[in-house]
Amino acid sequence: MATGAGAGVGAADMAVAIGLGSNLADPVHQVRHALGDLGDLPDTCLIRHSALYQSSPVGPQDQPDFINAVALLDTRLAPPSLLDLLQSLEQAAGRVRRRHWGERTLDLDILLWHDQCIDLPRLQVPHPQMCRRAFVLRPLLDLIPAATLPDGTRLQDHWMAVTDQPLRRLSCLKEDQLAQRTH
Ligand code: A4P
Ligand code: MG
Repeated sequence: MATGAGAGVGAADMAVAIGLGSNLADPVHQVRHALGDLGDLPDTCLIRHSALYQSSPVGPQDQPDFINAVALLDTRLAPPSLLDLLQSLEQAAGRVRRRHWGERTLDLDILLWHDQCIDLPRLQVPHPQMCRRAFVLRPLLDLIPAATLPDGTRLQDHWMAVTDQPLRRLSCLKEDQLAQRTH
Protein backbone atom coordinates (compact mmCIF):
# COMPACT_ATOMS: atom_id res chain seq x y z
CA MET A 1 0.00 0.00 0.00
CA ALA A 2 0.99 3.61 0.28
CA THR A 3 4.27 4.42 1.93
CA GLY A 4 5.67 7.86 2.66
CA ALA A 5 9.21 8.58 1.58
CA GLY A 6 9.41 12.12 2.88
CA ALA A 7 11.90 13.44 0.35
CA GLY A 8 11.75 16.79 -1.41
CA VAL A 9 8.77 19.13 -1.63
CA GLY A 10 6.28 18.64 1.22
CA ALA A 11 3.23 16.46 0.82
CA ALA A 12 0.87 19.42 1.00
CA ASP A 13 2.61 21.01 -1.98
CA MET A 14 2.70 17.84 -4.06
CA ALA A 15 -1.04 17.10 -3.73
CA VAL A 16 -2.45 14.38 -6.01
CA ALA A 17 -1.47 14.88 -9.64
CA ILE A 18 -3.59 13.56 -12.52
CA GLY A 19 -2.40 13.33 -16.13
CA LEU A 20 -5.06 13.88 -18.79
CA GLY A 21 -4.67 12.84 -22.42
CA SER A 22 -6.86 12.56 -25.52
CA ASN A 23 -6.33 12.18 -29.25
CA LEU A 24 -9.82 11.25 -30.49
CA ALA A 25 -13.25 12.87 -30.79
CA ASP A 26 -12.31 16.54 -30.24
CA PRO A 27 -9.38 16.14 -27.84
CA VAL A 28 -9.46 19.77 -26.63
CA HIS A 29 -13.09 19.36 -25.63
CA GLN A 30 -12.38 15.97 -24.03
CA VAL A 31 -9.63 17.39 -21.82
CA ARG A 32 -11.53 20.57 -20.91
CA HIS A 33 -14.62 18.53 -20.06
CA ALA A 34 -12.60 16.07 -17.97
CA LEU A 35 -11.06 18.95 -15.99
CA GLY A 36 -14.59 20.01 -15.07
CA ASP A 37 -15.47 16.46 -14.11
CA LEU A 38 -12.41 16.19 -11.84
CA GLY A 39 -13.68 19.21 -9.93
CA ASP A 40 -17.03 17.47 -9.42
CA LEU A 41 -15.64 14.25 -7.91
CA PRO A 42 -16.88 13.46 -4.39
CA ASP A 43 -14.69 14.47 -1.44
CA THR A 44 -12.32 16.12 -3.90
CA CYS A 45 -11.31 19.65 -4.90
CA LEU A 46 -9.57 20.65 -8.09
CA ILE A 47 -6.71 22.85 -6.84
CA ARG A 48 -5.48 24.01 -10.24
CA HIS A 49 -4.59 22.71 -13.68
CA SER A 50 -1.98 23.36 -16.32
CA ALA A 51 -2.39 24.77 -19.79
CA LEU A 52 -3.20 22.31 -22.54
CA TYR A 53 -0.26 20.93 -24.54
CA GLN A 54 -0.17 19.31 -27.96
CA SER A 55 2.31 16.46 -28.36
CA SER A 56 3.36 13.82 -30.85
CA PRO A 57 2.23 10.32 -29.89
CA VAL A 58 4.52 8.24 -27.72
CA GLY A 59 4.01 4.66 -28.90
CA PRO A 60 2.43 3.80 -32.28
CA GLN A 61 3.05 6.70 -34.66
CA ASP A 62 0.02 6.05 -36.91
CA GLN A 63 -2.34 7.96 -34.63
CA PRO A 64 -3.22 11.66 -34.19
CA ASP A 65 -1.32 14.07 -31.95
CA PHE A 66 -2.42 14.14 -28.31
CA ILE A 67 -3.76 16.96 -26.18
CA ASN A 68 -2.41 16.66 -22.62
CA ALA A 69 -2.71 18.50 -19.33
CA VAL A 70 -2.09 17.90 -15.63
CA ALA A 71 -4.45 18.66 -12.74
CA LEU A 72 -3.75 18.86 -9.02
CA LEU A 73 -6.40 17.51 -6.67
CA ASP A 74 -7.01 17.67 -2.95
CA THR A 75 -8.95 14.50 -2.13
CA ARG A 76 -10.05 12.44 0.85
CA LEU A 77 -10.65 9.41 -1.38
CA ALA A 78 -8.42 6.35 -1.08
CA PRO A 79 -6.21 5.76 -4.15
CA PRO A 80 -8.17 2.73 -5.48
CA SER A 81 -11.45 4.65 -5.10
CA LEU A 82 -10.08 7.57 -7.08
CA LEU A 83 -8.81 5.15 -9.75
CA ASP A 84 -12.31 3.62 -9.99
CA LEU A 85 -13.84 7.07 -10.48
CA LEU A 86 -11.24 8.07 -13.08
CA GLN A 87 -11.92 4.88 -15.02
CA SER A 88 -15.67 5.66 -14.87
CA LEU A 89 -14.93 9.06 -16.42
CA GLU A 90 -12.86 7.35 -19.15
CA GLN A 91 -15.78 5.01 -19.86
CA ALA A 92 -18.26 7.90 -19.91
CA ALA A 93 -16.07 9.57 -22.53
CA GLY A 94 -16.47 6.50 -24.72
CA ARG A 95 -13.03 5.06 -24.06
CA VAL A 96 -12.31 1.91 -26.06
CA ARG A 97 -9.06 0.02 -25.39
CA ARG A 98 -7.80 -0.76 -28.88
CA ARG A 99 -4.06 -1.20 -28.38
CA HIS A 100 -1.35 -0.44 -25.83
CA TRP A 101 -0.34 3.23 -25.95
CA GLY A 102 -2.82 3.65 -28.77
CA GLU A 103 -5.49 6.23 -29.57
CA ARG A 104 -8.08 7.10 -26.93
CA THR A 105 -10.87 9.56 -26.26
CA LEU A 106 -9.69 10.05 -22.68
CA ASP A 107 -6.88 8.74 -20.51
CA LEU A 108 -6.70 9.71 -16.84
CA ASP A 109 -3.57 8.57 -15.01
CA ILE A 110 -2.66 9.09 -11.37
CA LEU A 111 0.84 10.53 -11.59
CA LEU A 112 1.66 11.40 -7.98
CA TRP A 113 0.02 10.85 -4.60
CA HIS A 114 1.63 13.41 -2.33
CA ASP A 115 5.12 12.07 -1.64
CA GLN A 116 3.96 8.44 -1.44
CA CYS A 117 4.71 5.29 -3.41
CA ILE A 118 1.79 2.97 -4.16
CA ASP A 119 2.34 -0.54 -5.46
CA LEU A 120 -0.92 -2.43 -5.95
CA PRO A 121 -1.73 -4.93 -8.73
CA ARG A 122 -3.83 -2.31 -10.55
CA LEU A 123 -2.17 0.90 -9.41
CA GLN A 124 1.45 2.02 -9.37
CA VAL A 125 2.30 5.54 -8.26
CA PRO A 126 4.36 7.43 -9.27
CA HIS A 127 3.11 6.49 -12.73
CA PRO A 128 5.88 4.21 -14.07
CA GLN A 129 6.27 6.06 -17.41
CA MET A 130 5.93 9.65 -16.28
CA CYS A 131 9.61 10.57 -16.12
CA ARG A 132 10.17 9.59 -19.74
CA ARG A 133 7.39 11.81 -21.04
CA ALA A 134 7.69 15.49 -21.83
CA PHE A 135 3.89 15.79 -22.08
CA VAL A 136 3.65 14.86 -18.39
CA LEU A 137 6.75 16.59 -16.99
CA ARG A 138 6.30 20.03 -18.60
CA PRO A 139 2.71 20.69 -17.39
CA LEU A 140 3.50 19.20 -13.98
CA LEU A 141 6.53 21.46 -13.61
CA ASP A 142 4.39 24.45 -14.63
CA LEU A 143 2.23 23.68 -11.59
CA ILE A 144 4.97 22.60 -9.14
CA PRO A 145 8.36 23.89 -10.34
CA ALA A 146 10.25 22.34 -7.42
CA ALA A 147 8.53 18.96 -7.64
CA THR A 148 10.44 15.85 -6.64
CA LEU A 149 9.63 12.15 -6.79
CA PRO A 150 9.41 10.01 -3.66
CA ASP A 151 12.95 8.78 -4.47
CA GLY A 152 14.18 12.35 -4.10
CA THR A 153 14.97 12.96 -7.78
CA ARG A 154 13.94 16.33 -9.19
CA LEU A 155 11.33 16.45 -11.98
CA GLN A 156 13.32 19.33 -13.46
CA ASP A 157 16.26 16.95 -14.00
CA HIS A 158 14.01 14.35 -15.66
CA TRP A 159 12.59 17.12 -17.85
CA MET A 160 16.06 18.10 -19.08
CA ALA A 161 16.45 14.56 -20.48
CA VAL A 162 13.27 14.74 -22.61
CA THR A 163 13.30 18.27 -24.00
CA ASP A 164 13.83 16.86 -27.51
CA GLN A 165 10.26 15.41 -27.51
CA PRO A 166 7.94 17.63 -29.61
CA LEU A 167 5.56 19.54 -27.35
CA ARG A 168 3.55 22.72 -27.88
CA ARG A 169 1.79 24.78 -25.21
CA LEU A 170 -1.60 25.92 -26.52
CA SER A 171 -2.93 29.42 -26.04
CA CYS A 172 -6.67 29.73 -25.32
CA LEU A 173 -7.10 31.02 -28.89
CA LYS A 174 -5.30 27.99 -30.33
CA GLU A 175 -7.39 25.68 -28.14
CA ASP A 176 -10.56 27.24 -29.58
CA GLN A 177 -9.24 26.96 -33.15
CA LEU A 178 -8.41 23.30 -32.68
CA ALA A 179 -11.78 22.63 -31.06
CA GLN A 180 -13.65 24.37 -33.92
CA ARG A 181 -11.73 22.39 -36.55
CA THR A 182 -13.24 19.16 -35.24
CA HIS A 183 -16.88 20.35 -35.35
N1 A4P B 1 -2.67 1.55 -13.72
C1 A4P B 1 -1.55 1.27 -13.01
N2 A4P B 1 -1.03 2.38 -12.48
C2 A4P B 1 -1.85 3.41 -12.85
C3 A4P B 1 -1.85 4.80 -12.60
N3 A4P B 1 -0.88 5.37 -11.86
N4 A4P B 1 -2.85 5.56 -13.11
C4 A4P B 1 -3.42 0.53 -14.44
C5 A4P B 1 -3.83 4.99 -13.88
N5 A4P B 1 -3.89 3.66 -14.16
C6 A4P B 1 -2.91 2.88 -13.64
O1 A4P B 1 -4.24 1.47 -18.25
C7 A4P B 1 -4.06 0.11 -17.97
C8 A4P B 1 -4.14 -0.11 -16.46
O2 A4P B 1 -3.11 0.59 -15.81
C9 A4P B 1 -5.39 0.40 -15.77
O3 A4P B 1 -6.44 -0.49 -15.85
C10 A4P B 1 -4.94 0.64 -14.32
O4 A4P B 1 -5.40 -0.40 -13.47
P1 A4P B 1 -4.93 1.90 -19.61
O5 A4P B 1 -4.90 3.39 -19.67
O6 A4P B 1 -6.24 1.25 -19.68
O7 A4P B 1 -4.04 1.16 -20.71
P2 A4P B 1 -2.88 1.58 -21.68
O8 A4P B 1 -3.12 2.92 -22.23
O9 A4P B 1 -2.69 0.51 -22.67
O10 A4P B 1 -1.59 1.57 -20.84
P3 A4P B 1 -1.02 2.67 -19.98
O11 A4P B 1 0.23 2.11 -19.42
O12 A4P B 1 -2.01 3.26 -19.02
O13 A4P B 1 -0.70 3.78 -21.06
P4 A4P B 1 -0.23 5.15 -20.62
O14 A4P B 1 1.06 5.01 -19.90
O15 A4P B 1 -1.33 5.89 -19.98
O16 A4P B 1 0.11 5.81 -22.02
N6 A4P B 1 1.47 10.00 -26.21
C11 A4P B 1 1.21 11.30 -25.98
N7 A4P B 1 1.83 12.26 -26.68
N8 A4P B 1 0.30 11.68 -25.01
C12 A4P B 1 -0.37 10.73 -24.26
O17 A4P B 1 -1.19 11.10 -23.40
N9 A4P B 1 -0.65 8.38 -23.73
C13 A4P B 1 -0.33 7.10 -23.89
C14 A4P B 1 -0.89 6.10 -22.97
C15 A4P B 1 0.61 6.67 -24.94
N10 A4P B 1 1.15 7.76 -25.71
C16 A4P B 1 0.85 9.03 -25.48
C17 A4P B 1 -0.08 9.35 -24.47
MG1 MG C 1 -3.75 5.11 -18.60
